[in-house]
Amino acid sequence: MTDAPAYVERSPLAPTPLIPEEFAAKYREAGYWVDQTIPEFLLDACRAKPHFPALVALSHAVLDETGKPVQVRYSYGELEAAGRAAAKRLIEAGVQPGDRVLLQLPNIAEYLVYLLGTFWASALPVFCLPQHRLNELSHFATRTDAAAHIYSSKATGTNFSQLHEDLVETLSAAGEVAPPVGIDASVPLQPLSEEELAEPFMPGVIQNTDSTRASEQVAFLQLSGGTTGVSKLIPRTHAAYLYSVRGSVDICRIHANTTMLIVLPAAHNFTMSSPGILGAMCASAKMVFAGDPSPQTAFRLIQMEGVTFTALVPPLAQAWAASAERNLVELPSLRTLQVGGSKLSPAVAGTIAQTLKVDIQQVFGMAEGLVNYTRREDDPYLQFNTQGRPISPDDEVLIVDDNDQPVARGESGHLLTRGPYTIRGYYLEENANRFGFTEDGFYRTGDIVRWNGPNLEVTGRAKDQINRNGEKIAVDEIEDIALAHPDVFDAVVLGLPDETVGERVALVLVPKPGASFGENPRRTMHEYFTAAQLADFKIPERVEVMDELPTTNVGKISRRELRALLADMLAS
Ligand code: AMP
Ligand code: DBH
Repeated sequence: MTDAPAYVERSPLAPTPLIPEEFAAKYREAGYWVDQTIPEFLLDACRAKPHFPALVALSHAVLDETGKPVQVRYSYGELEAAGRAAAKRLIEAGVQPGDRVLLQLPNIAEYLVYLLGTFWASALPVFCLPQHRLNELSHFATRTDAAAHIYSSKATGTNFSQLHEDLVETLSAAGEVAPPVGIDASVPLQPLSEEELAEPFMPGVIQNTDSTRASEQVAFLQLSGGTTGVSKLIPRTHAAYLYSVRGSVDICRIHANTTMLIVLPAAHNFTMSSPGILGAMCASAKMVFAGDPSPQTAFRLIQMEGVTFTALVPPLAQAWAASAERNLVELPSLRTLQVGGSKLSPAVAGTIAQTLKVDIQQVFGMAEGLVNYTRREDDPYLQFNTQGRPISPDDEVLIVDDNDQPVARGESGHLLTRGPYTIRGYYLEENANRFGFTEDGFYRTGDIVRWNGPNLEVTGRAKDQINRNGEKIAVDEIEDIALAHPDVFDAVVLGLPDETVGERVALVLVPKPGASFGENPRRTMHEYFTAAQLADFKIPERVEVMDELPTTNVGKISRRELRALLADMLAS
């Protein structure tokens, strides 16, 4: 017997569609892509201003006498030391260069420490959400052949140690990939010794693409809300991603005096890069992680830490404004409130700006790439009525009709995009990639937009997706699970407009002959979906049972039309 970990040889990252060389050459030439990797960027960020405050957050590895998380503070120098200790722990647990690591932590100090640790162990983070359950995790672990699963046994929402064990059991039973090793981030890290810290430290990079440049390798896998099946994995490369971060820092004017409150889930692309965590680090700014998104928690942190900048989804921004008005709260330090992830209405934008006395910056982005911002120099009409314009002069935007023909300027159409930080395909999704991208490499966003002056305005959505509090839900995924219920003959999932969360998931069921869903179909289906081990936010909040689905007098209607029709019926 030995204590040494069982080193499991993991498969290399599979080949994935990348930006072709003719474009890559142009992006290097323009100075967008520089030869720096994310691990190098993070190390530089920690070393640029080692004595500057980096992070204020709750820690799950430091508890008070009653077992509650304690607030901790890191300078950039301390962050480097903690991140290197995390890297060491991952390596000792068997994580090898190029391995994929499921990172599933809430907004706690350990999130950032293990993010650095994963990159510095030369591994690729897979950005899971704390809400993900066995259903999603087993999919991600299988798809990526993940070597480790980082979680916190102190996190609320579910028993994460149990979830990890269930994951191991499920993968063992399936036998396709070896289960990931579990890393409980609430177990305190062994600090590095003086000698270890004094050693020169330079994270390596793994060649996983044809490019000879370290910076043009795939750095991590981000998740897409997806429109079909379970979330797709988005392969982002170092240079392209860092370009979007630097561009965001410039546009959003982040600097060393910025104090950024991180409220939305840290793993979101918005929170990571627009300008988010990486943007704050790029500028040696101070980050404050909110333990929860409530106005009470956030207002206290804003006042105590002098927060100047934060980012919210529209429903949260509205809730903050309402609370500030009710309780006569003033937030004098807060200057910029970014709002993005779903559509903000102009009237609401105006109210929020006025109540919170902040500049509103709208952000329309996607984990696949393209990010649009309204600019400080835009007039108030543009700031309230549009979702901004792209980061890069070389972001290509096409607005087309159903036949991919450009519409007249100012008309609404499908948004297609291509550019220096937009992917050319999802990871291991050959089929989806054929439909999700044009032949010449434009990403089909599924968003309906129009030019409004120099900016884009989101006017609709063509994809079968529900946007609940900025969390994207593929209707297909939920319908497939509903249809697997033994008493369900047919099922349609749709989004219902909602004041507090934007949209709620609704399910319309047709039972099999003789079957019934009793007095409370919503509860029956809630139990069913919970047993299916699905993230909570995807579980239908409204369930209607119908004898048959509506048809038109012509007979057949498309699923999309059916969803629209049912949404109208349920709304009225
Ligand atoms: P994902 O592909 O999962 O990263 O989600 C990105 C999608 O979120 C976009 O394609 C839009 O549908 C939606 N989205 C993000 N920001 C906004 C915004 N400011 N206004 C409207 N929709 C948005
Ligand atoms: O919704 C998103 O995915 C999103 C929103 C704003 C995003 O990925 C981003 C900014 O980078």
